[in-house]
Amino acid sequence: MSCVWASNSAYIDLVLYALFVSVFISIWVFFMLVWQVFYRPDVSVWRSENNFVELVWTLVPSCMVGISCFLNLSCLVNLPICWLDDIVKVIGRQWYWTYEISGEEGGYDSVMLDFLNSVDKPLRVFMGVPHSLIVTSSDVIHSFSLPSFRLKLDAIPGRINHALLCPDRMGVFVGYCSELCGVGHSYMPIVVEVVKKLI
Ligand SMILES: [Cu+2]
Repeated sequence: MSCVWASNSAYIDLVLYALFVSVFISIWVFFMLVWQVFYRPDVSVWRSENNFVELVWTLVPSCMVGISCFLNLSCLVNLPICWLDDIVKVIGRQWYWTYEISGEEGGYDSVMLDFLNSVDKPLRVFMGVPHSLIVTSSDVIHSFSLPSFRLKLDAIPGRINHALLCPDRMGVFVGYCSELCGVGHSYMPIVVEVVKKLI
């Protein structure tokens, strides 16, 4: 098992862009306020204003957004991903799933059949064995959802989401794409077979 730190250049670009926009807007508003207060006092004087209320409704939401930003970034930056030996890569496509399993040659597509909640090739995992589940997409945003294992991961193009799957019971479990991804959204079931590993 080896641990690597999560990084994603697309996400970092997005964060830098949001940071640039936020800093630019803050500086612009600040300078406009200073200009109005010191050079155009007639514009900013209103007899009915309440400075305390304005301060509160500015500071409280700003603190809330700041806390949310801090938590989000610390979660993304500090969360180590522990890769296990059993890695299952799930790729969402319009409108089927592709599974690639470590140790097996290539991947395979899992396409819906006529029978309800059935696919031609389900994903097969082993009971009691922890699997690293990595989820991504090749076209639009999908969502890999398996309610029986309390699992729901967004499949986003250009980004990899990670979760740990350790099935504790055998059987066939069904889920569906949980993100509206196009006309075939309801025709891409997820069927997972949990079987016992033969030693
Ligand atoms: Cu989908």
